[in-house]
Amino acid sequence: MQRRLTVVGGMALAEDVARNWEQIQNFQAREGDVLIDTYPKSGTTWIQEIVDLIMHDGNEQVCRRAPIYERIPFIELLHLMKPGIEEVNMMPSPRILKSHLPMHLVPPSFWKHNCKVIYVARNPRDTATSYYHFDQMLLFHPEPKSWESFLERFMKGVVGWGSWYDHVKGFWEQKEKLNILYIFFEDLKKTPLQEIQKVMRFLGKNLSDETLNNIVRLSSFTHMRANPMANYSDFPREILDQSKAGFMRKGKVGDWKTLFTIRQNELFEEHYRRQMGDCSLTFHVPK
Ligand code: PPS
Repeated sequence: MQRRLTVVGGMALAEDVARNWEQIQNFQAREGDVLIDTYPKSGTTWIQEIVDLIMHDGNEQVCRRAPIYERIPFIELLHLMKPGIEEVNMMPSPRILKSHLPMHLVPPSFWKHNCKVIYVARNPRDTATSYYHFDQMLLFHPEPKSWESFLERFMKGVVGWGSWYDHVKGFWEQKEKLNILYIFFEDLKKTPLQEIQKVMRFLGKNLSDETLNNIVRLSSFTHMRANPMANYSDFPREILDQSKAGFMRKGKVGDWKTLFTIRQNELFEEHYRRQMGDCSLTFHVPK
């Protein structure tokens, strides 16, 4: 792996991912496909597990048929790991797919077929914190070095998949016009049943309260962390080095307080206001 970023379509992207750019952009979505799109470290794996459980009526055994990244393939990584493009092309409909691409770079076939898109946003402080820890393990991203320098790069959008600000705003601004369900990590944490119900309705499913409560339990941090089919423990080691820490880290709201200094927090706040001032999007994060 290269541990270097390049720029594609105005967005920073790992060189190892960008070299397959043409195939990524030409990805052929089908009618009925569902796309889970997020900025990295925003609760992607969590919503993937929830969607798979909903689609399979809360059946725990069926949802343990394969690791989460095989059940729900990541369209930017199809050239780097299994399942590859051939396997994904052969998957029966409706396929559930994962991407971190920003609104303007989502492969056009998803919009052509009016595919449903589930977008999860997480408050930027916790996203940056989680990303800092993750980039120490992700072998196609530059090493974060110090927290201070990583935070600076995060604020400038010089991290994999580009600017958090542009990402969350891009989907927010299109959510009424397109088939997008926009939800928040913090809401999933606070009222999981309510958020899972929203996802269920969006997917056109109707599950009993008992099944929904079971999905809340099966998709909880504790349960997912202990589930080898949801916790990334078997993810290819040449891409993700989990020898020092695991993928399922803390799963909390507010962990940013362990890294941000008071000064960094003030600078971040000021920068955030400038970047997000033109947008009605707000995050409900307990102080
Ligand atoms: S990735 O690599 O971009 O797909 O990562 P992603 O899955 O988006 O984000 C990983 C963070 O989500 C946390 N996580 C959870 N939190 C609460 N509940 C559940 N069930 C859950 N599953 C994953 C995971 O721990 C990462 O957050 P941090 O803050 O690093 O712990």
